[in-house]
Amino acid sequence: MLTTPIGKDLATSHWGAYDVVRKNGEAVGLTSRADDPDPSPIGPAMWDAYRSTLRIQRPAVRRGWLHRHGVETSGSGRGKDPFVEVSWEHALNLVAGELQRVIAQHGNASIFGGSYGWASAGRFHHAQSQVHRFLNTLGGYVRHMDSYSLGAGRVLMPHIVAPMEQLMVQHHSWDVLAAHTRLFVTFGGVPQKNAQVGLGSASEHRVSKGLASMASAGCHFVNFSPVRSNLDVPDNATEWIPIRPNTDVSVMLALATEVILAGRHDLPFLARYCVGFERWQDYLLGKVDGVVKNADWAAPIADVPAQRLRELALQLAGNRSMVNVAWSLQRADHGEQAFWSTVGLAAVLGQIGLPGGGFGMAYGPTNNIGSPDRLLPGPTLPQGVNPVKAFIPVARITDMLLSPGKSFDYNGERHVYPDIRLVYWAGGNPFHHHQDLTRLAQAWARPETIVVHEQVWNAHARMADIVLPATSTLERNDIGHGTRDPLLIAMKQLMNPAGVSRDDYDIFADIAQRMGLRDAFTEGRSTMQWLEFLYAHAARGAKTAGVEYPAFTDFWATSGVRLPPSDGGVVMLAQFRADPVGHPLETPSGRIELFSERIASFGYADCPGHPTWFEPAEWLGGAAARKHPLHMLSDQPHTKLHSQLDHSSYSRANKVAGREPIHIHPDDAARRGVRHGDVVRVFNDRGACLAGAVLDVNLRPGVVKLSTGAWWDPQMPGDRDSLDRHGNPNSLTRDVGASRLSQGCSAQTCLVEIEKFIGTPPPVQVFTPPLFADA
Ligand SMILES: Nc1nc2c(c(=O)[nH]1)N[C@H]1C(S)=C(S)[C@@H](COP(=O)(O)OP(=O)(O)OC[C@H]3O[C@@H](n4cnc5c(=O)[nH]c(N)nc54)[C@H](O)[C@@H]3O)O[C@H]1N2
Ligand SMILES: Nc1nc2c(c(=O)[nH]1)N[C@H]1C(S)=C(S)[C@@H](COP(=O)(O)OP(=O)(O)OC[C@H]3O[C@@H](n4cnc5c(=O)[nH]c(N)nc54)[C@H](O)[C@@H]3O)O[C@H]1N2
Ligand SMILES: [Mo]
Repeated sequence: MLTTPIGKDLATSHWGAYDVVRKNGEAVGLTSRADDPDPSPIGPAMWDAYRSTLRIQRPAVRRGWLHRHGVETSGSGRGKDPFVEVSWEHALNLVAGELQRVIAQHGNASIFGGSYGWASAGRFHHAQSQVHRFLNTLGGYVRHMDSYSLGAGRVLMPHIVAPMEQLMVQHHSWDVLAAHTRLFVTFGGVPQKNAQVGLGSASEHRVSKGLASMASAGCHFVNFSPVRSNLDVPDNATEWIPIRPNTDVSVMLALATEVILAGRHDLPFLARYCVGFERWQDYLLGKVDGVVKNADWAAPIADVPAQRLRELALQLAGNRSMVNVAWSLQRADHGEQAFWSTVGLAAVLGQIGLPGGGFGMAYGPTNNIGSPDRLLPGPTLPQGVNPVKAFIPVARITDMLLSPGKSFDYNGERHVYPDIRLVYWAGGNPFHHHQDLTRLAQAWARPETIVVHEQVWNAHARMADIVLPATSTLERNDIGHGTRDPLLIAMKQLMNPAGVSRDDYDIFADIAQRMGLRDAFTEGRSTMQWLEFLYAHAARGAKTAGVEYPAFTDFWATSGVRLPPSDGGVVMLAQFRADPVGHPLETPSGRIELFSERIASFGYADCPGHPTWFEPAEWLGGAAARKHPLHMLSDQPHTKLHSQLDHSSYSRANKVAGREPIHIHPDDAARRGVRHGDVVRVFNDRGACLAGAVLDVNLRPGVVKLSTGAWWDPQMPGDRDSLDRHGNPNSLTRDVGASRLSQGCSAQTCLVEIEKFIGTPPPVQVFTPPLFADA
């Protein structure tokens, strides 16, 4: 099968592919493509954001670090001292010298190079791959496991069904859902704001169209969610059940129990495709603890009507049904249980592997899930081999920095936190993504040196010692592709680099040179030679799948290629359903595990052998709600990707009183004397931030929503009494692992209180570049 060349001039990004607008031949902006059915308005905002005065113009070194006396005190001024701008020559010598010193004195296991983050689209300049390759060339680094996205889910799922990577690429495609699914029950909606995004590219936004086609085919949607607006289908096709946050597991268990009590569970399916049903059933039916997990049990926990749960259980059993769960549900205390209970409920219904039936994990979080397009290999940069064995579960970074030598549990093993002296980061923003940022800032004072490649003066750059300015995706050549995306894009440089910023690759190559390792890092290739090399590799992979890519020169002479269309018809776990013996799962039993002997053998009280309800550490049904009576959801922002482009005009137009908007139910607002547009102080015992109040009837009362991504703007980083002036929810979230199994991020388990801010609120400072000083 052949590809078709793309004639038009394109740029691609995590938000989608866009037409380049030209004036007299010069690129002047980006605009939506006619063949994207639902383009995201975020992408065109790259243009002004990448030219903003907040771009880092020159390499900069924190003055306190430059004049440090001994390594012990080197970190104390982070986030407070002014920066000294230096030449590239000077900066690169400092970094190379410091890496050499730390490796010689403490070894490679004292360098943390996990460098978690989304960075930019483009397969070669993928910053995390670059930094990993670079540090591997130097003898390795301490890495991270898993992701913030799927901390609990990614660890759990291989034990009970299959790795998330395998499941995500085989979700039923939207055409299959429209043709077969008649009841779509979702926990946490199918947020179209999230489906704007696709890692690497999203050239055809298909979620709105997909949902609409399901609705017009007669599918009924039930949305268990504290937020109504995360499922956008016509009102007559959808039913909103405003569940109490973090209680979804109780409802899933109750639905399974009611199906069993009604005798509607699929025993042949459970016998042929699952193990452990009887053990789980004993728990559901109260044989273990005397509590039957039925609708009457769940109703007061989740604050939903018991009668509706009983009816819904029968409807689930009587229709081709899909049970969908948002990723946010596993970003919570005991988050594993939300995914396991979803699988458990779907298994009891017996429709896993049938077109349009089973479970979704999940529709909505990114655009490509449910894509009917071909699964072809994209180009990827080889990262080399890491000889250092030490690692952390990604969200345990603060614990690691605060407690070197301390042991931690993870996935059935016990490990020890390494002693980190140097942190190297490129392409992520821990001062956006991590929980309890005050605690992170305290831990951040510990390492001797922190090196960061950044584009902008966000909190992450401000908290570093050596800041190296990186180019943006529009300022360099690359190849763009997203999983199951129809386009493979030649990403050509469209603007000059800001200031003297350089590509991460060139920065690493020059540091490697100072350490005598340039050729080991570059393999003698220029950027264009790498693109050709990676392209050739991807073309070989495509060929084995029957797709012929053009020669690289032809590819590069156009804007890339459209891959041959596919017929859709993707059905999740169809092979396993057709032949469970010939195509067993990779679980210990080869089947779906409703009781996992392996997980049970780990002996974790917080993650036993079957799906289980636990009271979350903080929730509206618990004692902590007396002091902090509002559950704060920190969901993904609709005007940006995480903290990226928060400084763009598009994101800033959405701020309220210059702060990140916090959504609050009018009743909760009235009780506190808060009006629409007020600046409010959001607080709990971990911290406080300001935000702009938005009154919203589409919330369950008692729930507030402060999306992630506002650039953190603390008055005094690391000080518990200090205020984040801008509204980053991670000033308030808990920094505790979901369980000993996964140690995943549990940000969605968080109670707060809100009050109207009296007086003149301190202005946001983070959109003004930091202080610079002479050496
Ligand atoms: N409370 C709460 N916290 C959360 C979540 C939540 O739901 N609630 N969600 C979590 C999730 S799912 C995730 S994935 C994380 C996301 O967290 P991150 O992925 O860390 O967030 P980004 O803002 O995308 O960070 C990318 C950074 O890389 C920089 N960058 C972009 N391109 C390049 C490049 O080419 N080179 C270099 N050197 N830098 C570049 C950008 O300027 C930006 O600062 O947040 C997590 N945090
Ligand atoms: N525009 C945009 N899109 C994004 C991102 C972004 O930053 N911006 N980030 C991307 C990334 S990295 C990821 S991992 C995905 C994340 O995808 P998700 O984790 O699924 O996204 P969220 O928006 O955090 O949450 C989805 C919905 O779940 C609801 N919710 C939260 N807690 C509960 C609960 O206890 N019960 C129920 N029933 N509902 C709950 C939230 O209010 C929200 O409406 O999104 C991706 N898409
Ligand atoms: Mo994520």
